[in-house]
Amino acid sequence: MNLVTVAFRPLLAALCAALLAGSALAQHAGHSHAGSSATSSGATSAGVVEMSDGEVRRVDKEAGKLTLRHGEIKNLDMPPMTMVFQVKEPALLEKVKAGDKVKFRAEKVGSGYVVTALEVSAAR
Ligand SMILES: [Cu+2]
Repeated sequence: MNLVTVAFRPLLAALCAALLAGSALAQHAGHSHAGSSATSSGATSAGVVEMSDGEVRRVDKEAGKLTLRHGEIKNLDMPPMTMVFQVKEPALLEKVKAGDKVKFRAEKVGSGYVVTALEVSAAR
């Protein structure tokens, strides 16, 4: 019996050390995970508005309309096409001209689509 205890003592010590190291690692991992998840949730809750890509085909300031050849508009579930948008504010049309590549935000209002935000990503 005595012999067995002596033989197992180093093994137990090693096992104990491994457990301690393991729990220390787990604690560290848990801590860093909590930190990173807090950071990522902070980034997503910043409320980033999703913009769509487009190219200006025509600007009609009198009618307050904008013809865009646009890429996929995810928030409207719309495939790429060329179409006419109303603009929320006439001032948005002052920023662009035909040929400009733009990033824009469109919303469905009633039966039409309205550009609520617009910025030039590459002027012609
Ligand atoms: Cu469209």
